[in-house]
Amino acid sequence: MLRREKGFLACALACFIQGAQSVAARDVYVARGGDDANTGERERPLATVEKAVETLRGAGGGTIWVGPGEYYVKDGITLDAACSGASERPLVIRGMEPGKARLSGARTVSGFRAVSDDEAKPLISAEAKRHVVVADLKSQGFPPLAQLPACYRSHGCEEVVFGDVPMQSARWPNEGFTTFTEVIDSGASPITHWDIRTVYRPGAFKFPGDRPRQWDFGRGIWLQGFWCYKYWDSVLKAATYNPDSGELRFAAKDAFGIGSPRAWDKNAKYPFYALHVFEELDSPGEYYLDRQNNLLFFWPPSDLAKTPVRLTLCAKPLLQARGVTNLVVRDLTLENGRGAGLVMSECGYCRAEGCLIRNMGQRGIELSGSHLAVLRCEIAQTGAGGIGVTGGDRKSLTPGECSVVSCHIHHTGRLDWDGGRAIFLNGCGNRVANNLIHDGPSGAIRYGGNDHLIEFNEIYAMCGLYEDVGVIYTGRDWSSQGNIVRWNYIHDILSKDAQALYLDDCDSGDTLIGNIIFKGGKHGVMLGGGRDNTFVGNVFIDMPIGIHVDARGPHAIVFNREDSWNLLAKCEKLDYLSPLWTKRYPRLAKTMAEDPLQPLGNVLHENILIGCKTPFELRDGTDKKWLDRANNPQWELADFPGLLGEGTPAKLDLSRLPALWQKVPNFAPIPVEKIGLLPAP
Ligand SMILES: [Ca+2]
Ligand SMILES: [Ca+2]
Repeated sequence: MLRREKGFLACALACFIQGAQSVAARDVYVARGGDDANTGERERPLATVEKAVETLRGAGGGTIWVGPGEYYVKDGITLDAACSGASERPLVIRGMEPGKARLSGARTVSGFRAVSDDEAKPLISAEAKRHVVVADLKSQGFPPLAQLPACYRSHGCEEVVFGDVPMQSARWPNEGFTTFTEVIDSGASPITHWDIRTVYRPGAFKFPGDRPRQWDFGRGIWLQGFWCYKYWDSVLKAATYNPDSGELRFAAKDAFGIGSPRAWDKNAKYPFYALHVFEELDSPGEYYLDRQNNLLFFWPPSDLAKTPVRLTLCAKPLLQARGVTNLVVRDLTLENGRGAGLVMSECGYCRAEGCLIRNMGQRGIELSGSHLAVLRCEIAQTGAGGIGVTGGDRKSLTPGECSVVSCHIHHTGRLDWDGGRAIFLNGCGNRVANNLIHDGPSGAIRYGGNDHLIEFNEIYAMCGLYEDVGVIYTGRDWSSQGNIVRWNYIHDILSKDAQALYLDDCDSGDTLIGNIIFKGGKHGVMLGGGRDNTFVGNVFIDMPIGIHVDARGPHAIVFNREDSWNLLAKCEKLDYLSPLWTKRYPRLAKTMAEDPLQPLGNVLHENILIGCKTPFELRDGTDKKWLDRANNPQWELADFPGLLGEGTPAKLDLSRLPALWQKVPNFAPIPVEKIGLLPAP
């Protein structure tokens, strides 16, 4: 562990030195009011970052200084290997003043007028008829609007942003969900394995009430919701609606079919809302993009004369580097695009620092390669997730040494709930630390792969829509070994069916130490049938269930056929019996010889359980003898007056935690003062 920390420190120091030296390299300036025919010197700045990148292409580094103001990025800025800097002289693209230089994928819409009587006729709300305005996009030179797919999670099409805030495509109901209970046609077979069934055709359900009688299905109506399980959302287009029977049939298949096939889900309510429904444009902030006639209908939430209305246009990443080394993107705002904000694919020794990325249609940042870092960035209001990292090589266990450090990631997953997690981490040997993560529809961090370090993150108000979801989640892999999740603080999770630390579907070989969980959903730990996991010195406060262990393996794991549940095949792909893997993960090598289906080798020591209604829950015949379980004190909240501060809702006073662990022999103190965002430099 120490060796790896030193490695990260050395990398951080090297990056810092590179940053300091960059000022001496060639500088090119970009300014609003500049001209791409200029030389790019400070007094004669260029107009676009694209031109500046071209100017420094092949120069082996330099700094592009971007002056304050908004720069419309029509097709995304693309950097290839020839744009690489050198290790002592990176290519730096940097805002002159943090937060002031904005690369935007949107253009401003103008020319709004009141809707005509004919145009307003379908609107259900009389008030809306007075407030809704319309702009003709075609006459303003906008390209034709993209067509929404029949099934999507993040559509990648145009959206409307008012000032700096994404607006809402017209929906019904405006808040929360409506529900259906009556499935007419699941479109699918019975369960074939675990939760999977074969989906033959788009399904149908009975729409409750008669609201859709007022909607024009010819324009296209979409519905967003949970159609089968509360851990899988999708947006489906309606094909037909029968106003007499109430039958609504979809135009596309959901991955799981309509309605749950599980016996215990009978009479389940399926929450959904209708989306992109012109007739339901009935509240300030709602809009409707007429994608046939290229019109924008909008109910502005405040004075149109004072706040710009923007339409997101750029479908490519706003800034994209492929095969680039030694690139620094710093102090820039990337905003208002249809796709991702910043993408670095197959890159090395690059970093994004001090950037704000917001209002994107898909992920904020996507990284693959090695020695890549996202440092002190803010990611907000993304359609899908915050940051995706794939670094290193699993088979050779080569660490990627990528890192996401001290980032503030919030309000992700506006469009794609499952894909709206703050961080997706894959590959081998990467680090996610000191991030502040809050307000999202599903989990915060989803990881897979090997030897990652996830530490010092503070996470709250996540899992707003999902059930059976992990705040920090990994799943269905014996081979994802050597990951360490420690010293994270998870609190005030929104879903009543979330698991704070979720090792799903027999995931194995990880170490979870010194995490603090306060009101972290339903289970503090969901150890779902996995092996050789270590939970030591965690603190669980005010939870329905502290630690859950089950033995789902015999019902789920398969061998000898292709299936995501063939856990042995996943190991074999990585050559898990090679000398390298056998030495690194000796317990994994023995799996097949030691009752492979059962949750063996798990360690539960010195976990403090306070105010947990059920401290331990063992299911599926989990034998107590399989667990190495000792010294896990169980107390009541009343035993520690003052642990929760004054006020409602109660807040946990972290400074009182040492009083707890001092009572537990062998408890390793948690460095609570290091949790959360790093101090400003
Ligand atoms: Ca509405
Ligand atoms: Ca694992």
